[in-house]
Amino acid sequence: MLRKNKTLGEFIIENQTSFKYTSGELSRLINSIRLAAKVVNHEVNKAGLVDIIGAAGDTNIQGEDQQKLDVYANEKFIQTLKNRNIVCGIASEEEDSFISINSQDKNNQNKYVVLIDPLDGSSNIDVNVSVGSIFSIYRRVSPVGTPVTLEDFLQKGNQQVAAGYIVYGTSTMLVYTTGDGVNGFTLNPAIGTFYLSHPNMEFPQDGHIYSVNEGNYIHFPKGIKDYIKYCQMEEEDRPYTSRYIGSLVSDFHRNMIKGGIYLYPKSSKTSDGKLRLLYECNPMAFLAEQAKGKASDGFTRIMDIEPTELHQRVPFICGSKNMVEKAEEFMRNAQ
Ligand code: AHM
Ligand code: MG
Repeated sequence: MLRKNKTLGEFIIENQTSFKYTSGELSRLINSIRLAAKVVNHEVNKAGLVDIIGAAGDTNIQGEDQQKLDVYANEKFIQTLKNRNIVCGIASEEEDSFISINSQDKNNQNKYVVLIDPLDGSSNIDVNVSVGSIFSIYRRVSPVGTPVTLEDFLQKGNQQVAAGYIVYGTSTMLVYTTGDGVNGFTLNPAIGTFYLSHPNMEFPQDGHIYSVNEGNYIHFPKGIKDYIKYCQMEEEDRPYTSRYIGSLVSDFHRNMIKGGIYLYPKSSKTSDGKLRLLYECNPMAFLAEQAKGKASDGFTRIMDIEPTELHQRVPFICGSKNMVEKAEEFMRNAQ
């Protein structure tokens, strides 16, 4: 039984022995992400003040000009992980290529690589709507003490050791899994501590919410169009409710709590959809499955897709198990 009111720090220590590998390295890594999350949260929360501070001729503490928040978040995550010398490599949605961190050093025994989307849903920042950060952790496949390689990052999602997100919403939450269920922690901003607020999070098997950018309807494949019509049909438990924030993390978070499905399909304009397999879909798929939900590209389990490039995009359907299976059925029938 998980006790509530415990802090994330306590939870990490207590659960260290349940990790597959128990050297403590993964715990330290999640601690570093916790720290980066607090720093980014602090900045996101004053987003609306940037112009006001700027107008007063102010700069930040280092005397630098204010930066775009997604660039800032990217730098903070990378800096935090680098400074603590905790990973051997990082790949970020904001960077063209992966970053090696002393991985060629023979004394460097760090085994993990991290993939991040430092600030997802960034088009929502300017309008004070929830955004998030997403992370995904793998063990490197190349030997320790040698430079990290592209293969260390191009692993299937089913090889993930941990994954999670931070949602900067009405409150800030860090939600993550190490393959043993999903737990959510809420930040108490007064003291800067995350508390276990949502132990053992699970998607309801069925739901009544569908989340999709319906403005693109005309460009969607037939199977998706048919499924959307199904959601809107007058039946016993339908029509479903449509909710689309346009921040994957927030849409996922709501659907996990209330029951729902998120869809970003391919379209006649974007042949592989929009979302990135490595930075967005795989970590959300790992969380979804750990929370008894499901994630698919319409035909294939997301975590079984073989990645071929760092910034690869895939169609993404994710959420309550029965809803995702229904959408897959429509995709198959439209073949
Ligand atoms: P981003 O990584 O550039 O922020 O894009 C990802 C975001 C998701 O969070 C969101 O679900 C989707 O893009 C929204 O896209 P659209 O505006 O096309 O509906
Ligand atoms: Mg993104």
